[in-house]
Amino acid sequence: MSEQQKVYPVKPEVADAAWINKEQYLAMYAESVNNPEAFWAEQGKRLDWMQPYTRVKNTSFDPHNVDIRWFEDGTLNASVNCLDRHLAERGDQVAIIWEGDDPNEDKKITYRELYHEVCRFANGLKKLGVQKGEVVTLYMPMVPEAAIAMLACARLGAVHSVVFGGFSPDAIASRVIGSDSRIIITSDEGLRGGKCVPLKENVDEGLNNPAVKTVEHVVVLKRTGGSIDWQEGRDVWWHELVADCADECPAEEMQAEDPLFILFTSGSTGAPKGLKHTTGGYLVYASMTHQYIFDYKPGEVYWCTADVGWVTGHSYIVYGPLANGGTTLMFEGVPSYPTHGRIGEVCDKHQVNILYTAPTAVRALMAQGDNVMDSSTRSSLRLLGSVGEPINPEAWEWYYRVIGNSQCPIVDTWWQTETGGILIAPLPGATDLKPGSATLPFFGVQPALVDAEGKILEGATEGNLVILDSWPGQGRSIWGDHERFVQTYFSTYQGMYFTGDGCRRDEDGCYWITGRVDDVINVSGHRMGTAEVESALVAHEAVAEAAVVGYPHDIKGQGIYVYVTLADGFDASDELRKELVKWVRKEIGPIASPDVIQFSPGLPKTRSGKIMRRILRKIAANETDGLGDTSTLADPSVVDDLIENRAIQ
Ligand code: 6R9
Repeated sequence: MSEQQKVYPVKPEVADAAWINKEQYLAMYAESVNNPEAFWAEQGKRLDWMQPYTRVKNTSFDPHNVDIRWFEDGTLNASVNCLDRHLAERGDQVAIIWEGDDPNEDKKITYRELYHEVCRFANGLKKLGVQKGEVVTLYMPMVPEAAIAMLACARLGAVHSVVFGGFSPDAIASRVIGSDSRIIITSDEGLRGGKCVPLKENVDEGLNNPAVKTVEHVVVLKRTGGSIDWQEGRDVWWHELVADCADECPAEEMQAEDPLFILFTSGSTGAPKGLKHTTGGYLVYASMTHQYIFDYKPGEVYWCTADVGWVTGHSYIVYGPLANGGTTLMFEGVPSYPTHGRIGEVCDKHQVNILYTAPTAVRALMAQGDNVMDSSTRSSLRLLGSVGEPINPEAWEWYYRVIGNSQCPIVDTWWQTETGGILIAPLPGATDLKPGSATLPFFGVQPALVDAEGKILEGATEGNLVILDSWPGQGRSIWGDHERFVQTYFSTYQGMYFTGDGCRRDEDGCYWITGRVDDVINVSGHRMGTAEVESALVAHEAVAEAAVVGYPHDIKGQGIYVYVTLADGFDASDELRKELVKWVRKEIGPIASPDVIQFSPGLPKTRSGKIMRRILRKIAANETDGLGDTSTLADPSVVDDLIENRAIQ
């Protein structure tokens, strides 16, 4: 039997204990798409509303009028739903378990403590004049204060914009400019894998950019105590800001459609876009998916290894688990430090029941051999999750067998920054598992596969993945540019949300994501626009032209393959190669480091001057036999040179 046909049926004991079994899934799914109003009216009750909603769904994917509203006349506050409402029943229960980079450092914070810390910091932000509706930028390490700052913003109705701590000063600057932030919250340094990350220094450098005009204050958390520059009047220590603040703070009453956060993400063209997520629908969806897909039960310890700088950290470290009154583990470090056994050791130490990580982490461990997990038993684990990129069946099997001791179902969860929460995934008590497939849609989600013309394809087939109707967690717009939102997601196929992913559906109706069909690449689960990397490269004086493609990489899923044509007067050399790698790291961040740079006298172009990426992708993947039609190229001989001088032989 080939790997792709292997099925792991739901075990009866798992189905019995789960929130949702097969019959319930089928019945609820049917209700959710046949009668979304009634279905979501009921599901919305999982939150505490200040003013209950009477209108549930008011959404249009019509490209002339894309308008998405859920629970629109209801009011609520996200931080109240994540904190206040749990105090009576579970004030003394641990909300956040924090595991430091150093295995000897950890901390547990109860719901009551978290509530007071959030209130205190919200009062601190108030002293800086933070108001409902303004955007506050966070550039934080993985410490509880990252969640505290997010929830404090939510409490005041301020919109947080978290910038991943691995991004460069330039990336901070462009995101601050894109959101007109007045306040930045950061830390002196971060700590990852035993190394200090100069967060405050990066912020300082980003703010030196003269185009950044709005920033009034930088709030600095003392994490390492390392030495940093200080700008009197602008910079404020977190601990000094909150020293005299009360630990109670009234929560703003927000409309369901008021923004909760923006999060910048890469697309196929232009600068990263700030996806706007709103309050009510997002929180209903994050909470519901967290409960059902991870089959989360009260008292369980749940660990998502993502960074809060990504959407996974927003929905499945902070908002979903806390809205559900869960115990969420936050890990400051990396899976390989101090040793490759760390993930398992953390599971044992904190008795983790549910582990949610990325295929790239699984593959990196797999490369170390089965013994890599010998330092732990992981006997507390009950369920595993995967996110960020397709998980190849080999990695799935290894995850199942070695990390999960062949005991834990794996939920392969497909979703995007734009979707706010998981759209396609198995439910552990309801869905038979197929290694490599995200399987079936969640409640309310109507996936379809279309051909290039947008014709909906039926049955077992392959095509471009679209979603036919709205779900509550959906991103509502691009911050400050609704037209771009419409263009990017709703114009390729009229009346449908286009995901940018290719996908296969098998005879059981299970979905197999095949990867991006646009110029977005996915490196270790991090999403990147090839255009972003190209524009960083051409900003270097030696580069006349650059083309970037992904190529298959054993651990990262995709690696970054760069073709560079040099400007006059510059010669190809290993020195220059290193210099360009360093340059891209500085311009975007380490996650964008090119793996391979090939210098070439020219790039394959059509007569109209368009770079033929299809050909570049094939050469990078060493699939040079099937280059297809090259006759439309302006200069077909370019291709021979590229193949001859391929950088990986
Ligand atoms: C949550 C997140 C989104 C892109 C998405 C797809 C890829 C995510 C996946 C997956 C296959 C999965 N992706 N999960 N592909 N199977 N389970 O990762 O958001 O950073 O916006 O990336 O990631 O290509 O379009 P984001």
